[in-house]
Amino acid sequence: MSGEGIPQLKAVDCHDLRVAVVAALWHEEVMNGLIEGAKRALGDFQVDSWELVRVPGSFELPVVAQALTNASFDAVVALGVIIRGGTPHFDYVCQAATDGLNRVALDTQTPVGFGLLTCDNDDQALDRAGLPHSREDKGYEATAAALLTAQTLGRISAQERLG
Ligand code: DLZ
Repeated sequence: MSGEGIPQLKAVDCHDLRVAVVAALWHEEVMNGLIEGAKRALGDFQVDSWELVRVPGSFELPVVAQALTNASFDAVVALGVIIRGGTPHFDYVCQAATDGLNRVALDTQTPVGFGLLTCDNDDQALDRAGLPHSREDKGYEATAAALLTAQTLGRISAQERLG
């Protein structure tokens, strides 16, 4: 998938939302960039009430994301980095984390921002980490997407006009 065609997401006021960011520990430099990007988005969208929870690896993201939705957070942002190695392990962890996060979102009707980088090497991950020399800022993007989706879901349940 290429980063071409990425939309400019307009920041809106989400001060009434409670947001949780769940972030894996593997690949510290990239993770720090993703977390800073998430914090920047939370600031731009005026979210005051948010918490950061760390998990050992990306495989653990879904179960903790699910617990956070059960704890009444309005949106969860999942951040992780998985770098391909020489074994099929990469595919299993990517699949489990991706399927798990999607299932949490659908089963709980809570937006889960997908800030999970699945990369062939460190350079690809660094290029997406929102660091000074990165071309993309996936922590920001995933957070903005979760917040905008939470707002849309709120308007649907309030039966507001969506246009
Ligand atoms: C085991 C493992 C490996 C090989 N690589 C990564 C990785 O690149 N990124 C990541 O977030 N986690 C990795 N893990 C750890 C698993 O996600 C998980 O934490 C362990 O298998 C323990 O359940």
